This record gives sequence, C-alpha cells and structure tokens, in this order.
Amino acid sequence: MAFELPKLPYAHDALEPHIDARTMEIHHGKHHNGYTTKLNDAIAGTAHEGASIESILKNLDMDNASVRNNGGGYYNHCLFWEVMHPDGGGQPEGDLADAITTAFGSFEGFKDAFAKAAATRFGSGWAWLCVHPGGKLEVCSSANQDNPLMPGIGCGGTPILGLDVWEHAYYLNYQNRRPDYIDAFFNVIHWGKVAERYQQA
Ligand code: MN3
Repeated sequence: MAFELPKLPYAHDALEPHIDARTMEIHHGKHHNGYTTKLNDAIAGTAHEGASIESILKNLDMDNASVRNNGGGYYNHCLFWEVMHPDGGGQPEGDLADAITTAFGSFEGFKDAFAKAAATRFGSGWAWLCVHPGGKLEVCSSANQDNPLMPGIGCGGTPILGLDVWEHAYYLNYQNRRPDYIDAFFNVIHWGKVAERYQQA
C-alpha cells in the first residue's frame, strides 16, 4: 500500500485570514503531494515498503536523504493539517492543559517557548510540542523535514503539535514576517486534536 496524500479536513480558504487559500492550495496540492510521491518512489522495493510512516521514521538510516526528507515531509504535513481548524485557537483543556502548566508554568509560558522555537529556527524547519513517556512535554525545533521521531535529531518524544516555518508556508501572505505568521497560527490551533494526540501518546 503506497502512501496517499490525505484530503484536507477543511476548505482551502477555511483558515483565512490567518493562512490564505492560495498558500494552502500550493502547500497541500504541490508541496505535500510532492513529498508523498517521492516517498513512495524512495521506499519502493526496500525494507520500508509496507511499513507505517511512524515505523519508517523511527527506524530511519539518517544517511538515507530521500526517505529522510520525503518521509519527514509526508508525516509532518499530515500532522500540520490535522492540528489546525477554522474554529481553532483559544487554549487547551483537561490533562493537556495541566501538562502545559507543569512544563511551562502557564499557557503564556508555553506560547512564548513555542513562538521562540519557531522564530529562531534558522532557515527551513519546524517547531514542535512533543510528549515524552510519562506525559512530560517539551518544545523544540528541527531543521528541514526532520521530525522528533527520527533518531538523534536532538528533539525527541512524540510530536503532538507542529508548525511549518519553511517560507513556502507563509511567504505569499507574510513575506519575511515570520513572527506575524507564528502569531496567526495560534488562532487556528485545533486544541481538541492536539489533546487527542496527547492522550494517544
Ligand atoms: Mn511545508
């Protein structure tokens, strides 16, 4: 079974004005689609064929650039679409809210740490909120399409929230103003889905 580009769970223009429709069309239909096709090509006929994407990333030979870049790109964007919603924003509730307070002192403390990780990632990459075994949370960032599930990237645990800070994710609407894009992201975070991922991890 080859990997398939997932359908967006909302319309291209649903996240406006925070993320514009044209960016979503290109990002999902061109970028994510490209990672999906190239991942399938890269694993065809190898030991990775037929494995789950999580298993592929966890057992990755980091010198395998095509699976690293395209497997990461496939997984990261699947997560990204899921953790946004037109009715998003606000703050998490329940166990996840408690874990955020424990780890960062407050929701504002988390927001500052996450925004800083996203803003200071030089060049292309991602900011993450990850959960470690036992439920402890960590904010970190990774380069390019690397992902916390991959071995030895210095950013571990299971990612439950991710923000794409490649220029392709925001340049049409925000140009060089990455901090404005990061601020806007907080208006579309689907905390219900992030909490679901927290409970699963
Ligand atoms: Mn992207």
